[in-house]
Amino acid sequence: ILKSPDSLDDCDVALILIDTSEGITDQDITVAGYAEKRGCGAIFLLNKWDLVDKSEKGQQAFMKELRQMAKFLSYAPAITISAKTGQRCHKIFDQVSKVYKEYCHRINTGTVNRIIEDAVYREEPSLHKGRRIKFFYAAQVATRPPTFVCFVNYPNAVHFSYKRYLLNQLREMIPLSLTPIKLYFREKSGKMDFSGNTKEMERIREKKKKITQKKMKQRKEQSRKKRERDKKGTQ
Ligand SMILES: Nc1nc2c(ncn2[C@@H]2O[C@H](COP(=O)(O)OP(=O)(O)OP(=O)(O)O)[C@@H](O)[C@H]2O)c(=O)[nH]1
Ligand SMILES: [Mg+2]
Repeated sequence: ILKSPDSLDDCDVALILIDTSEGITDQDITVAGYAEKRGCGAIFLLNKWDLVDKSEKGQQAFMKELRQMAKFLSYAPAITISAKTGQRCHKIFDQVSKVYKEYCHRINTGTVNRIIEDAVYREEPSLHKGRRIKFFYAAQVATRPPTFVCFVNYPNAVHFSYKRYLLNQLREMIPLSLTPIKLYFREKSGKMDFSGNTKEMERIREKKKKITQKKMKQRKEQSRKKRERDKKGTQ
């Protein structure tokens, strides 16, 4: 357990091994807490499942307790295994690659904006000192884990419950269920809106401009050559 925080530093997907014959201990939850704090992917391995009460009720009660004690890792799947019999151990690597895939997920700016714009439209944030909190645009700024930024007029005034709402919307719409995701708010004061001035739009506009310039250049070159040819013809 002492090595856990360090080894999590360069960890993408943490496997949290729980000895179910001992029940869920505080130490298990502490380790789970490290994984959450590091923002890595996580999977619970519930070992010695062969010794757990076989009744469905007993198994459900165990899962319920785990989810209750580790609420903060609700995105972490749990696999019940037996190291002794090998039961379901083969499922571990499948699950690791699923979690890792989501952990590295990237979506385009247009989609992020549409999700946030739609969420804000359906559920407006509450006023900040009588003023509206305006959302200008949003973007994914990192992966491992997927990290998003919303540009707003009052970044510190966005209530944590509203942040949670937006995080849930991103999770649902992208969709991402197995990885932690992060969301930050940054200040943007100038006039901008979703449809007209996203980074994506700016890139497209820039590209169009370049193409137009290139075409103009080509046309000028063509007419210059034509003039030269005409000149030669008359000589
Ligand atoms: N029934 C069962 N026994 C297991 C399983 N995995 C490990 N064991 C046994 O549990 C005993 C203790 O091993 P673990 O608890 O895995 O190892 P540990 O936590 O490093 O050691 P302890 O401090 O003794 O708990 C050994 O005799 C293992 O064979 C399992 O999935 N099912
Ligand atoms: Mg043990």
